[in-house]
Amino acid sequence: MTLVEINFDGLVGPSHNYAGLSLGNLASASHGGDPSYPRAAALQGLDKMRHNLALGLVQGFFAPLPRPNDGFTAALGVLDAGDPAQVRLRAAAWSASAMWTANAATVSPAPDTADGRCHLTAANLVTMPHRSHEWPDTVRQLRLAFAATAHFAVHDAVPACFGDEGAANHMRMAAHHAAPGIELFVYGRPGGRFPARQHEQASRAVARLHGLDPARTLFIEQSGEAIAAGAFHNDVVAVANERVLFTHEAAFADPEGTYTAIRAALPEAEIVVVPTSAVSLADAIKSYLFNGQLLTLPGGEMGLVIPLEAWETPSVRGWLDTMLASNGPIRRVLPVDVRQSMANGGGPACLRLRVVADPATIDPRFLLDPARIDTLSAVIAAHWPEQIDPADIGTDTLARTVRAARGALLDAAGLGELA
Ligand code: SUG
Repeated sequence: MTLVEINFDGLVGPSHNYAGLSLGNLASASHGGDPSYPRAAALQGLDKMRHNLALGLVQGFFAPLPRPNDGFTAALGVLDAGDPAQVRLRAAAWSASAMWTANAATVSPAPDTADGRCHLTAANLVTMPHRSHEWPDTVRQLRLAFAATAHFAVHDAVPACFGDEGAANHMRMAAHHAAPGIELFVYGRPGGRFPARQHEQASRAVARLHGLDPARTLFIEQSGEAIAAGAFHNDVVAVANERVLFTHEAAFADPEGTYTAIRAALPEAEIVVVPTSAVSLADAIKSYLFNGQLLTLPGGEMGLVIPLEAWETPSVRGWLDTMLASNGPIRRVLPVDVRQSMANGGGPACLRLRVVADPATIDPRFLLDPARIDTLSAVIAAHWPEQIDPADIGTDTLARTVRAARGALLDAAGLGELA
C-alpha cells in the first residue's frame, strides 16, 4: 500500500458564470454581472491538471454537478422571473460553484484515523444558498470514486445547524504524507462584517466522525480581521503541506499561540510567516498568494503553484523572489493561469481536493493521464458554451446546452452513473 497525495480538481462546469452570489468574497462581488467564458475556464482548469501531472504528481478530477438544479428552485417555490430575489435564487440553481472542490469535503487520511481508513465528510456549505445544494450530488460522486469501503468511509454532511466549508478550512501537517499527521481545523467567529462560514462545532463534529486523536487535532480561530478583509476561507491566507505551514501573519486570531500549539504537536513543523510589512492582507487576498498548491515534488523539494495574479502583484513578487533566494523549504514557484476561476474567488488551491491514499484503491475513472485529459479537453472544446451573459441564465436554450454538455462529458469519462 503506497499512500501518496492525489489532487482531485473540479472540472469547471458548462454553466460557469458570474452572479455575484458570495457575500464576503470580494472577487465574486466585483465580477457579478460580467460575461463568463465557460469553455476557456474549463480548459484553464485542465491545463493546470496537465501541468501538475507533468510535474510527476498523481492527478484526479471530479465531474461538474447537474445544473441547473430545478429541484432546488422548485423546493423554494421560485416562479417569478421579474422578482430580483427570485432571480438570485434561480442563479443559485445554475451556479457551477462545485468546481471549487476544496469545499467538497474534509479529508482525513488513513494514518490519522482510529479505524485506519481514509475518512471524507461532504461539506454542507449552508452559509451560501448557491452552494448549499451541492452536497447530496457531491456525496454521490465521492461514494463512486471512493467505493472501496475497506479503505474509505464517506460521510454525509453534518447537519445544517453548523456551517461547514470542507477542506478550505482544514490543514494537515505530517513529517511526510504517509506518516500520522496533525489536523488543523480553522473556524470563524460570527458577528463581523462578513459571514464566518466555518462553525467551530461543524469542525469538531467532523473530527469526531473521522475518529481523530484529540492530541493531534487542533481547533484554531481564524482572525476576524482576515474575514473582514475578504478571507472568506482560511485557504485564502494559509496553506500547509507535510511539515510546512505557509501563512500570512494575520491569518489566525492568536498567531503565536497557534504556532506554539503546532510545534508542540509536530516538533518537525516549519512555519513560514509572511509579515504584513512585506505583503498587506489586501494584497494577499487580491493576489491569492496563499491559495497556491503547496506540493511535494517527486524529487522531494516543495513547489508552490500560484495564480498569475500573485506573480503579477509587485509586493508578492518581491517577497517570492526573496524567499526563493533564501534557504527556505519552498524551492520552486510555478504560476498558472486560472483567471476565469479567480474572477469568482477561486484560486489553484480552491480548485482541488487533496486525498492521501493508494491510487490503486480509487475508481480509476477519476484518475487522469495525458490521454484522458486530451479526451476531456475535446469534449469541452466541442460542447461547453463559449460565453454566458447574465441574461442567458434561466433560458431554456442555455439549460439544454448545459445539460447536453455535461452528458457528453459523463459519456466520454465513462461516468454514466452520475447522469
Ligand atoms: O464559495 N465563489 C466561491 C469560491 C470558492 C473558493 N474556494 C476556496 N477558497 N476554497 C465561494 O465563494 C462565486 C459564485 C458567483 O458569485 O457566481 C463563488 O461561489
